[in-house]
Amino acid sequence: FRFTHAVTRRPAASITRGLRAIDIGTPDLATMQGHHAAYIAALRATGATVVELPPLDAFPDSVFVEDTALCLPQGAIIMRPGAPTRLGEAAEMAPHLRALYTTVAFITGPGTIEGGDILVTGREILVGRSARTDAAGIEELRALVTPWGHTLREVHTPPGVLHFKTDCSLLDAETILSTKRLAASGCFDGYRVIHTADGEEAAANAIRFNDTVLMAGGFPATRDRLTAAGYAVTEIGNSECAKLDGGMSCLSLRF
Ligand code: CIR
Repeated sequence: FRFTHAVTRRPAASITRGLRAIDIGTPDLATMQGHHAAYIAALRATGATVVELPPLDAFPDSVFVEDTALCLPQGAIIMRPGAPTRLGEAAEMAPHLRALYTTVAFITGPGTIEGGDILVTGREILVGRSARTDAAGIEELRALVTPWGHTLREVHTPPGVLHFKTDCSLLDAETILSTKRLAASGCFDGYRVIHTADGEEAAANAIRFNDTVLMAGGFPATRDRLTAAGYAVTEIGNSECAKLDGGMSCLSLRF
């Protein structure tokens, strides 16, 4: 959770056509742009260098850059998104990571894997199998990261949940913020777990970036739990990304 860089992409006007599991309304571009600017300002306040890539109108979901790559100390790995409309976003990200990394590897398929299903903790890489991330994609990632000294453990994203990290985040090397439904699967046994408050499951997608936890606004009970546990919390508006099943982690690549 100690990072020097974040890569982001500004939302495009086509965001109104972004993927969503349930239609609870069309995101408002101006409001999302305001939230996105606040997110970038919060990352910069942690001391990070923040790369802001321009909007990509051809890819409505391209603001959610996390799904396109996995950034590790040893190198970056370009993902292979399972959503057909998002496949091309990964190739768009590759040159930008080549400019920042000496080693850039690729998931070439036929499997699929999205960054939202990957949680890197202090001791291992957890990958949730989901509607977007399949066994072949996970095995291809395992073959790339094992020689780099990482241990990969396959877990399960709960049914009906978009990504593994929709329901959890890393708070520090040993501590996970998780919904009760995900933690009940036992995937975090051996870690310290802080549960989101009942009815605030959407607060689980947060990020620890240096000394700050960025979380979506509107979840006061969970925020108070994090504050009581000693974390410095910054709340960011997420109403528009939430309409597209997106949250704090989706909006950046961190390394
Ligand atoms: C999608 O369905 O792919 C986007 N609307 C949301 C992606 C959210 N990304 C993430 O959780 N890492």
